[in-house]
Amino acid sequence: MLTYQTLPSRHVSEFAASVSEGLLKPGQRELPSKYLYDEVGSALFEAICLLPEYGLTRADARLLQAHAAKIVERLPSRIHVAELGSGSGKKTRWILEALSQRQKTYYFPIEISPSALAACEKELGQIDLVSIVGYEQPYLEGLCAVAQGRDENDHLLVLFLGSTIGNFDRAAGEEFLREIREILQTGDALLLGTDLEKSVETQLRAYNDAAGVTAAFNLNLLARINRELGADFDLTCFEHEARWNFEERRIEMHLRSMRRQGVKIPAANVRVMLNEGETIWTESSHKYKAEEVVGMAERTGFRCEGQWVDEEWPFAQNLLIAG
Ligand code: AVJ
Repeated sequence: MLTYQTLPSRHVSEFAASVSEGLLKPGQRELPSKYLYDEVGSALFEAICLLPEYGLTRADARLLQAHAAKIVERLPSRIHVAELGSGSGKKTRWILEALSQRQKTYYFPIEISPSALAACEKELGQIDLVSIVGYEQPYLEGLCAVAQGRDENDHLLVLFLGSTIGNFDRAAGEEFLREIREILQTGDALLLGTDLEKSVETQLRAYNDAAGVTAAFNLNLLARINRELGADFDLTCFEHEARWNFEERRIEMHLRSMRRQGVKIPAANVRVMLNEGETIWTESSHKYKAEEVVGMAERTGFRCEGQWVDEEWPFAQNLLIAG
């Protein structure tokens, strides 16, 4: 058996193991969506957020800007903010500024990408009365560390924005909310952003933009496997596809093999043969109904204290309070 003893780090071997498992899966092959976000992928995602077809990020930001004061009013005093996946931190400014009007506030961005953490510290580092302490950890590990480090009388507001929850299957999404609830104390809050169902055409266009940025974002996953695992994916032989899955009420991104082709991935010790037309499923973005989120909250140990919906692009900010 071949062994690779020169792997640069634990991250590479984890990545290689996931790639191997996903591509060798019987039936539908898949790759985990979290690997879309290397340096290139994160930059492409930032560009997606500016596309006219992708209204999600603007709706998220508009709601935070318009309602930050009202959201903050409903929170207990002495509250600090932890954010799961800080991204660039731009949208968080409104919440932090509203909170800093009434108290000195700690902000704990939790983010596995060091460059995103740095960007967020740069973006939000100058707000008066706000101190930033970044955690370069997976979401729940980071949240545990933040929760354990707090003073007895302090509450936490957890931000999970941008409908990132949509990447989970519905059942896994609820399990994730339950896990967050376990880490929190009664009275702590979770501000959850959820993209709502809208016309299929609008949703498909948001994930298949005219300029091809989303296609590049999706294809970059194969380019990343080439770069980091020495694979030989020929990107010209794959095409981006966005589908609406009616049963699951989600957009799926796939990469379609345009011909029968073999691929070698040396660092994962894998060879695969893809048929013409076969796809690799790379991401799901579940869409919600506003009432559905209220039920999700109730089943996972929260109550929905408030819901704000954008008028232009159906998207909801949901303020959940740990019961
Ligand atoms: C960052 C996961 C919310 O699902 O809409 C954007 C990622 N993928 N275009 C989403 C994404 C394709 C995005 N999330």
